[in-house]
Amino acid sequence: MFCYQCQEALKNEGCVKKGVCGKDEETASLQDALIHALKGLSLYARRARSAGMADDCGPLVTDALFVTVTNVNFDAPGIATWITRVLDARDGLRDRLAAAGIDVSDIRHDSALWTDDPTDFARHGAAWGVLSQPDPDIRSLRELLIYGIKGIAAYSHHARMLKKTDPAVDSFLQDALAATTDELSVNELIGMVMQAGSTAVTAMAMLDAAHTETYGHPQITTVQLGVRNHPGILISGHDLKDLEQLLEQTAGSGVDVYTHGEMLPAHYYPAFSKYTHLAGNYGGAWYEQKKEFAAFNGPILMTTNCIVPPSKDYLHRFFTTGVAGYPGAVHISADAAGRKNFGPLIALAKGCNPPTELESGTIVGGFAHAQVLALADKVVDAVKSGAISRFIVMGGCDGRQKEREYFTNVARRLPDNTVILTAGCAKFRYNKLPLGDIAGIPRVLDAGQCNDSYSLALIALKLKEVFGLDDINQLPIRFDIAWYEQKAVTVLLALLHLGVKGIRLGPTLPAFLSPGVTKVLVDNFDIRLIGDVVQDIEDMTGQPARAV
Ligand code: FSO
Ligand code: SF4
Repeated sequence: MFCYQCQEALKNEGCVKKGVCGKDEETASLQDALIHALKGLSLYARRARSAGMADDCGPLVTDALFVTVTNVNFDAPGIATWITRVLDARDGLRDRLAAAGIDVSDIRHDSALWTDDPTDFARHGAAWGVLSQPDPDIRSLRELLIYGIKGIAAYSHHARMLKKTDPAVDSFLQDALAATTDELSVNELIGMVMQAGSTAVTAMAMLDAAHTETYGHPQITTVQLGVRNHPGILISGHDLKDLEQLLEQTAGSGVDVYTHGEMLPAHYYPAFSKYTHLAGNYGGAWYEQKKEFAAFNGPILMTTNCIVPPSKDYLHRFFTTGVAGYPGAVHISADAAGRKNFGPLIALAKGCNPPTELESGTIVGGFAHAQVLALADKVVDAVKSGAISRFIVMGGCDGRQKEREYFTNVARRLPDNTVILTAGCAKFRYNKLPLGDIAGIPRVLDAGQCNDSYSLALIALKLKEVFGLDDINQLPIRFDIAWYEQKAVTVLLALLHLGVKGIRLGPTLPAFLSPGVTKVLVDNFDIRLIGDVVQDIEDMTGQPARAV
């Protein structure tokens, strides 16, 4: 195996025998085979579209891409089933094209033609993995493109769960996959990567509309961190539709529901505040889950990433749904109408002890674009008076490496006249620190999940308009982003598309960026690696770091 798609790639080079994430060699090779199969399907889908024929493979391509995002699915037999589905769809589409008299004889790439027994899928995937492309810059750009569209696929999947789709987003995913089999030049591939950035903005806007039209605009909300004295179900990941169904089915059952990780921002949506058994948020970021899930005592539902391989102590109460999967965990599938039966979790919960309390108190969030723009006068006054000197966007992901303490230390040491804008699980590095407020505006404004980075971009664009600036980079906003998996790559490409320059990224630059591609990003976008806390704060704020 060779995988370097996430920030935890071994030695910041690539995982070779087993993933740091826990993914084994077979699963990694099957994921490579699934991507390979998707390229073949996409070649025919591209041909179908250019011939004016419907391809119908949007949902399948989207969901199969999402399966391969870091920490989503560890279930080798399950991934083999996805490969079979994609190969069947590919061959069905090829047959339909032939039946319609559309010539496909020039589509000769292996991804479009291979067939194998499922027992050989992993071998085939390994042969067509990342390293099968020898040129370092072409490999780097193809993988950057693929990782960017994996995140787009994730956001598009969530929007589709709420009945929002965009054929242009679906087509781009397929065009990008097909493009990785074309002999494109470095410049052509850079063009595709930039298109991924603009499609990422479209996909995040679509998901934002799906969430806010279904559940209302996030509002300033106080979330409980302690526990109640009833059994509970813990829901993690990003899928709000799953949460809605779980809340409906648990209502009146005597079982409480707690959010975990990226599900925390669900509390900010008005539609969920009516559920009195939505008890609070339990625990911190994804990488703490072994300790926290053991202490939770009740069933856990993983709707997406980030799964940490569960210990035997709680595997029997660990459930997956949607594109997530783990061997030995019960998977809850949707019926044809999208309904999921969470009865097995509820029955199990009733016999479990209430969660063990990990902490108490509250946190405040809900600062997505509508809420911040409702406070716009206050925010603008604070900027004009100098009460707020800078906004520091510190969104993205959390992770287990010690180097990520950088982000906690930056939050702690930023001057008192700065405000942190955040989204994604990166917030758990500092959202429980007593950082206070500026004239009633909290110093950490949490917009929501990683996809709600879209909100942060909208806020920046609105401020640009209010201050009459031509360039987003003239705003008193600096970007200090933590990344982990491919959705963060997507968010990064979206920010580049919006013209943001000078983004600091850490704790490392992606292993999949070749020196040549890194140079392009540095030269064109002034991307830089995080550095020393005190120096970075001085550079970003023009003021000395606070003493602690
Ligand atoms: Fe985090 Fe995981 Fe949301 Fe990611 S829980 S790391 S970027 O899945 O998607 O922020
Ligand atoms: Fe390694 Fe990350 Fe790939 Fe897992 S997803 S195998 S940790 S690079």
